[in-house]
Amino acid sequence: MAIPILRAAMISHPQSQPIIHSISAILETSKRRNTVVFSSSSSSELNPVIRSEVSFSVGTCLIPHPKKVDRGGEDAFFVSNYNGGVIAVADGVSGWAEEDVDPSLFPREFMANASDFVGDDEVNYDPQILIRKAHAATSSTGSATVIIAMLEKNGTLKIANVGDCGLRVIRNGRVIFSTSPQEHYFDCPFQLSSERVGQTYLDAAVSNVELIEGDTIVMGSDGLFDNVFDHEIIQTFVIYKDVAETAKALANLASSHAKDSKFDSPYSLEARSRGFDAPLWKKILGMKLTGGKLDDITVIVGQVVSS
Ligand SMILES: [Mn+2]
Repeated sequence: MAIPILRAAMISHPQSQPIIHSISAILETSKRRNTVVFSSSSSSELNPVIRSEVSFSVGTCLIPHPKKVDRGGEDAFFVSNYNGGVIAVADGVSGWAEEDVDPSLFPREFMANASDFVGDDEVNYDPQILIRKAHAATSSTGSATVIIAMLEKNGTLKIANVGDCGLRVIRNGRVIFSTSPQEHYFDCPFQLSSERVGQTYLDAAVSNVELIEGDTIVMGSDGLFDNVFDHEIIQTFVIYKDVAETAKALANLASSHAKDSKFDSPYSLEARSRGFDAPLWKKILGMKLTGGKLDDITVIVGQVVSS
């Protein structure tokens, strides 16, 4: 369960650094504007590389948390074919349920607003500005982690990420780009919120990646990346060629790992590295904290095709 920031004091957690560190981390993040450029071949004046226009072919799959199936879960996403393609995921922070707030309302309204502003002149194809405008337009109570990626027809993928949704770029069977989760402390991600204590578009980690035809990207909520390792994502891509089938297979894999108490998931590895572990009596018996993490699982697979 992800923890909402309801009061500024909650940022200061027994497990975390003093509050001043959280604030400096936020400032550092807001200043960070990564530009990561990958290209498969270098061009020269004698042999100019003529790049065809590209766009995304997209497949999606959402599997709600087993206990939230009736309401569809608390993840939301949208896909747009505007320009080269726009994909986005928002993950509602589940801890709002304890405040009698439906955690699905904020991410759903946020995604609907973001979808409306995709072609907005002021947004001008900048996912960070899209986050700002969608956040300002969202009136529901709650909070969410959000990732938005916009592909330009020249192959530039612009990514803005607040929290622990994620994106991987895969080229020739290798992950060549990966987002990093942002968090205040374990299980309390950076989040866009209805409350003033949450993050803003300025806290987004912004990256530009140059994509080429044949590249594949995977975007997902933490329900995917907490339960599926990168090497498993790559293996799945080898088996399935169709984007819809790949998205479904990855979501099913995440779902089966999430329910498997024996699986040593990315989430349990991370938890143990943070000092969370099985009770002492279990450790004496040689047991450790393992298992997947039950959560809503959203997967968007995009393949770069010439258009
Ligand atoms: Mn989640």
